[in-house]
Amino acid sequence: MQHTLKALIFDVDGTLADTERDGHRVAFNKAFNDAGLTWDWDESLYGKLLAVTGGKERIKFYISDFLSNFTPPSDIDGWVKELHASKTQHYLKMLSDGEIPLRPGVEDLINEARSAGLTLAISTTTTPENVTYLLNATLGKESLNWFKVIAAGDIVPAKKPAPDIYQWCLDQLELKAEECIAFEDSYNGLISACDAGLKTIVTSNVYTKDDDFSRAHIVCNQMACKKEGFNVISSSVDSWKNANCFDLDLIKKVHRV
Ligand code: XBP
Ligand code: MG
Repeated sequence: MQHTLKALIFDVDGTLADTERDGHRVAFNKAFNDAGLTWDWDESLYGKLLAVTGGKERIKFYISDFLSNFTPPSDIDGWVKELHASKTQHYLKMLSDGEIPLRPGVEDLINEARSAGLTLAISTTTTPENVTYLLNATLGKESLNWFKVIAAGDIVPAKKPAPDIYQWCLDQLELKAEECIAFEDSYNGLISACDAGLKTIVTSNVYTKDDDFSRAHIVCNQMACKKEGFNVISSSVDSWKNANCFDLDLIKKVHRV
């Protein structure tokens, strides 16, 4: 049975905006410095730490797998939560200062989808405030109303690659997975969306370009048109490789496959 495409569900970090290297990573380091820690997550180390989604979980991953002689405080959860809250404040300031733009083609696709009457939603591991601040800084305050559901952060216990956040989003949308399509940038995000039953389109980035995207129907370098440098990196249907634009026409073809 062919379902009508009713909603587009977007991941945030790495998909809507390239937030990790020059955003989250910098905010983490500022928080570590404020806390008197000598920790410095450089670009290469951060790429390894991105294997774990969730900022609090990533800090714990760093402590357990990358530090040998660090004795965490007895209330490790409380301490990490406080450190992460400090990082979030730094990140929110970067967003408010307009330091993090949307990736190419994202705004055009969102406007095209709105004009076509499609429902928009977000499904992300990041902190909810990080989403609203990003939307406000890039698309304006009004844009917060464009997304029917913003599924973010600790709203679900298990973070990506667990499917929970996408399942929660579908439940809130009251839509079937077959009526939607997901947009992701990473292996963890792709697995999360696919395990929630969603067809998924990937736009890779510097940190995720070597990820295993075999479960994606199509992998592109960005959401744009050929004249702006868009290209299809891989796809399950050969003819898509000649697509001129990352637009609703291409998305509907992927949804129908
Ligand atoms: C990416 C993540 C997030 C961010 C950091 O989320 O894993 O944890 O790296 O944000 P997604 P927080 O790709 O699902 O948007 O520190 O707020 O977790
Ligand atoms: Mg992502």
